[in-house]
Amino acid sequence: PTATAAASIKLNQLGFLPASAKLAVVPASPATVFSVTNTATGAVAWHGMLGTPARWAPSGEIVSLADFSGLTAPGDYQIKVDGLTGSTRFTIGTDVYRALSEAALKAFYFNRASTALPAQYAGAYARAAGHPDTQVLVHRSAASAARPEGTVIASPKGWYDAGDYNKYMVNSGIATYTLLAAYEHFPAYFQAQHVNLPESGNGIPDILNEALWNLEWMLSMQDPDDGGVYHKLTNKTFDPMVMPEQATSPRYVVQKTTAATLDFAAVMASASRVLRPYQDKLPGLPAKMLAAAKAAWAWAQAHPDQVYRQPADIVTGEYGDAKLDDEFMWAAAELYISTADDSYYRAMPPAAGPATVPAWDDVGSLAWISLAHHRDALSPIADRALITNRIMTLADALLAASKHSAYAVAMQPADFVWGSNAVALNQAIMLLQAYRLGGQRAYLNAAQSAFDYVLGRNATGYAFVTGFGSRSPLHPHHRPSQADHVAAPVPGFLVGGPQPGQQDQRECAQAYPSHLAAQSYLDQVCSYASNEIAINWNAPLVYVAAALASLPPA
Ligand code: G3I
Ligand code: 9MR
Repeated sequence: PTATAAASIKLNQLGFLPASAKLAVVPASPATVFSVTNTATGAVAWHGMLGTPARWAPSGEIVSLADFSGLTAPGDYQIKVDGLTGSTRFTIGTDVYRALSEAALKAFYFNRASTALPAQYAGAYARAAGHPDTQVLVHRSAASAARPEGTVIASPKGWYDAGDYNKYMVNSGIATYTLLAAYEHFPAYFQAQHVNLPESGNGIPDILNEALWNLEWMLSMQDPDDGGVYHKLTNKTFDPMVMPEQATSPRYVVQKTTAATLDFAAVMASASRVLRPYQDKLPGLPAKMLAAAKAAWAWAQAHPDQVYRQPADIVTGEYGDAKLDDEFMWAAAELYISTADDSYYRAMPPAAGPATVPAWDDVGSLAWISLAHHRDALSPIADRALITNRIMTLADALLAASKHSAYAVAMQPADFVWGSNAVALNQAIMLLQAYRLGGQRAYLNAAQSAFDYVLGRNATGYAFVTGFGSRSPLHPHHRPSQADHVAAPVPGFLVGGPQPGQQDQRECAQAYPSHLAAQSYLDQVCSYASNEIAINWNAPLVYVAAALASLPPA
């Protein structure tokens, strides 16, 4: 597959909006020009010079860029370069990302715990209910006077984190926030989006209906006696590759941690604000969420360094994070925005340093994103120039990296970590914030490039979302996709993507095609290190697809 990918013209396999930037990556060849053919008429619709060949560090490839941004007429097209196979066919049109956007949100529904998915909503992916989570045991690590070890609590609903069936608070934090932010920033887009959920038509936009499924679970993870929040709800070991209803091992809530509690506080403060316009349909809920956020914040003040330590009898995902100033920053910022209480602003760590690309263990920029969105309404204490500066400084660095990149993306070798595809999309989110702050068109173009990257303009030639593009993952590390009787994987999931760690090589009979960072990807179910799906990877896909469809090009 690598040989084919390396020799092929690569581009966003879904195509482009009429006014967007349009780039393809062309492998090194003697050719100096390219053309774009209308596949309906056979006519050449565009032709241009290839860019100067350059080496892309993450893959070592020598490639040229083909820029056909000036081609805006809707239609179906193919790129041609003498001596190379023509590109995959693609579309220019106003609707090219609509189905992807819907599927990326619907994927969260497919990962719901504690409910059956009837065919009416899930089609071929209908399944029985699994993990009621109405009888969850308090693990020794989480025992308290009020809830000693073995106490039974109910903690139903929520999303399975990923390809496994556990529910992890830290990762739920960034994933749920990203969906809430998508709605908060682009409400009109989501008010018009219907993805056929059981709740659809209840007067609440589907993205919020879906977020509520997880928010209700998160609320149940707070210890009502002290405000602390459990780090995870999990089996002791990972389930085999079975359907949810066949996975019946005992479930535990494990250790209250500062990271989980602060992420919970941030999300609940944000949700209380975003859901307030719908409070007549959700009686008392926004107020309950804000109170829960404040109680969590108070617990974290009293327990500022409860880092997760995996108990000896638990081997599931850790989401351990010892650096907590970013979690304090994010929770303080969301509480400040939602309460207008200056004491939360003052509590933001003063050294709240430079903005960074968000990740489950690096949430400081989620604060900058929310502060920037609300900057006109903040109380006088807020330093608006600082907020703008933090975002623009990061976006400028990402933009410079994109401009110097043979693939025209910001991704550097060090960005190829577990879940690298979400790094690209979170880079896009930060570029989009700069554009939303009034930045130049170049920020929007660079965000489009990151989106193009995950949809095919990358060194593997895969469009990394199940069910989309001409070549997409068929064997994600996702238990329902593997254990159901449908050949195609559950659609709408972004896989983790290439990274050179290959931590799963002992489980994989087949070797990875390459050790190069950007090509170290294996479309096999064994490959949890490159081909798993996860809620925190899908959420930025939802955000970026909506943003590109909503933001007018300057
Ligand atoms: O923190 C170190 C950093 O100091 C170092 O410079 C860097 C160099 O590689 O590594 C950093 O640690 C990495 C850590 O993520 C934090 O980014 C580890 O190498 C890396 O292996 C680890 O990967 C995580 C993986 O779980 C294994 O723990 C992924 O981020 C995380 O997305 C993934 O999450 C899993 C859950 O545990 C279980 N459910 C599925 C989910 C997705 O695969
Ligand atoms: O399925 C698990 C996946 O969700 C995790 O991301 C991954 C890393 O923690 O672990 C997977 O489980 C594997 C385990 O770590 C080792 N034995 C094989 C399991 C895959 O079926």
